[in-house]
Amino acid sequence: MDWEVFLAPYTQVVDELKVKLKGMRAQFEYELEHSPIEFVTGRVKPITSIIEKMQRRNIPAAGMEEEVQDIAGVRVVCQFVDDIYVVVNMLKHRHDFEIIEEKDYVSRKKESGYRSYHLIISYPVETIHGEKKVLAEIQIRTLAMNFWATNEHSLNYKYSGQIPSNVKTRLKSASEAAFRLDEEMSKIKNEIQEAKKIFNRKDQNSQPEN
Ligand code: 0O2
Ligand code: 0O2
Repeated sequence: MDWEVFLAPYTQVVDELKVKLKGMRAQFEYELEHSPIEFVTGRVKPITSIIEKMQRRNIPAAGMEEEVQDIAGVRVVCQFVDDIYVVVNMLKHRHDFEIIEEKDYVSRKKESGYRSYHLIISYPVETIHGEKKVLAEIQIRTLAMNFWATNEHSLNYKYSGQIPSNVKTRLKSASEAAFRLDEEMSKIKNEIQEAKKIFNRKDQNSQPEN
């Protein structure tokens, strides 16, 4: 199998989605001063991770495109929990891809304590052989949820997926603490947004003129 050829459309999708989502952020900033999008990242799943996932889930080679739905993955990180729903709603109204599946782990966290909103989309990408529909995963989460998930992901690596139960318990309580932080920040949202606007204006004024 020629992985480079197989993954090329996925790389294209990740790049296109990043441009589009970053474009939304810029537009929000020009028009409204507050963007529900803090930052956007994306990656093509490493080949070793694709193979490992297929072995773990008994996915045959022919089922890879349909069943490994996160080969192309983009992540939208927001400041506030409400922003997640603003972004999801906007993505639902777009006409450039189709939403295939939706998982709300924000209101219903996973057993591990993981919170995030996932959309699986079918994205039409132009290739030199014509249009190809490619699946991609969009994860939408707050900064606090992202902080928790990044740490839990590292621990999963450290313990090869077998996190000891005392560490798991700590992670669950850290997840609750992160969610309480999100709730507290939401309560003082207006104050934070005002402060951010003042800060941005100050920043613009201090830009050297060309
Ligand atoms: P950290 O600590 O999260 O920064 P793996 O499970 O690691 O064998 P896989 O499935 O590709 O391989 O991992 P994962 O979690 O899907 O993503 C690999 C790395 O890409 C992780 O970083 C992710 O955090 C990062 N990443 C960046 N953007 C995205 C995105 O949009 N979607 C997904 N799923 N991952 C993203 P680190 O440094 O390995 O871990
Ligand atoms: P993996 O296991 O290699 O996909 P399903 O139960 O099959 O419907 P699936 O495919 O496991 O759902 O997708 P899910 O649960 O929505 O998770 C997809 C991705 O979300 C994972 O990709 C992670 O990036 C992230 N994720 C899900 N649960 C957790 C969690 O408990 N902790 C962290 N840190 N991330 C999570 P992976 O890593 O490739 O997983």
